[in-house]
Amino acid sequence: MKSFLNVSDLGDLNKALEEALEIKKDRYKYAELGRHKTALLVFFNNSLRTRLSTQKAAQNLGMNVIVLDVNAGAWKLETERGVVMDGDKSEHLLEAIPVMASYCDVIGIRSFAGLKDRDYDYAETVYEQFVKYSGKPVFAMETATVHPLQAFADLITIEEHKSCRRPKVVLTWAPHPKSLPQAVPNSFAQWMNAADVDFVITHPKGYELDPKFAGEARVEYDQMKAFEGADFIYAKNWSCPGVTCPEKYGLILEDYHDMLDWTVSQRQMAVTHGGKFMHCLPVRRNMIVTDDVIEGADSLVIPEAANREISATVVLKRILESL
Ligand code: AN0
Ligand code: CP
Repeated sequence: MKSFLNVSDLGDLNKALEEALEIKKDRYKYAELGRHKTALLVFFNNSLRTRLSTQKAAQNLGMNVIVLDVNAGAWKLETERGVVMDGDKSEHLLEAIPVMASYCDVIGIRSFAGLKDRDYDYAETVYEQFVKYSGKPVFAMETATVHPLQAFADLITIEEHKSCRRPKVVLTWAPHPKSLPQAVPNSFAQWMNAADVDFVITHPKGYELDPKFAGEARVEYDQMKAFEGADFIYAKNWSCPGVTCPEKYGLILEDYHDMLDWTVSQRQMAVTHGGKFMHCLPVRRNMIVTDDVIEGADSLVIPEAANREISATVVLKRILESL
């Protein structure tokens, strides 16, 4: 595997899930695979889970790990070509990428959407430059439009906790005071469409996800209706994807104070089928979800985060096997 952005990069999803469960039983099974191989993890944005779980995954495989926080000690990087560099950015990505690549065998990238220019974000401009100019396998640790390590961990979590063969899984938009990317819901939708689940998306009008990710998934604008009989509730905020209103790309469409009835609470959970609550974290309590729901017995947020180590171990293993 030379690049990891989409669910299709893993090939047979059932096989990948089997591999995940095998690694979960013995996470050091492939501890020799990464001997004398180095993973470089490049962060253009903050992270807690991705930073820790991906390092741990690389260590499970016997790899060396280097973490670079671009905004904490490195030269500020210009990412666009053709710019006269007379501002605060001292180095261009086009030199920095081959230099970074010379010290490692695999590169992970965290680079969020700028949420200003839809075409720039949806072309995965920063990630694709790493693919093109590093000559090394590259994997997404949340890029402009996708977060596949998260979606893979989410799918593993659903597999572990489902109580029927084909569970109903609902992705629900929830309010947030700041504009957030669409990467998490995009990947979650893409992965749920590929998995054997009954998948429904619910959000206020205007937040329609890009069809490239939403596919044929059912959209139900009435959140209570969507929640009826659900086995899993996956909450997340995202800003306007600009599908039905391109001029509003990256914006919050209504004041969040007016949207607080979308906050996941016992009121909605009561109509589910003993629904389990999921969120990728970090989460703003009493904005996305109430204290009692996230703290309740049906909350999966901690096992879900723990499975990030497993998804990352499978992905790095696949990459190492292709070196
Ligand atoms: C990020 C997002 O919504 O994409 C990262 C989530 C894993 N969240 C925030 O910036 C709060
Ligand atoms: N879920 C997730 O990716 O969390 P971090 O942003 O803390 O890495």
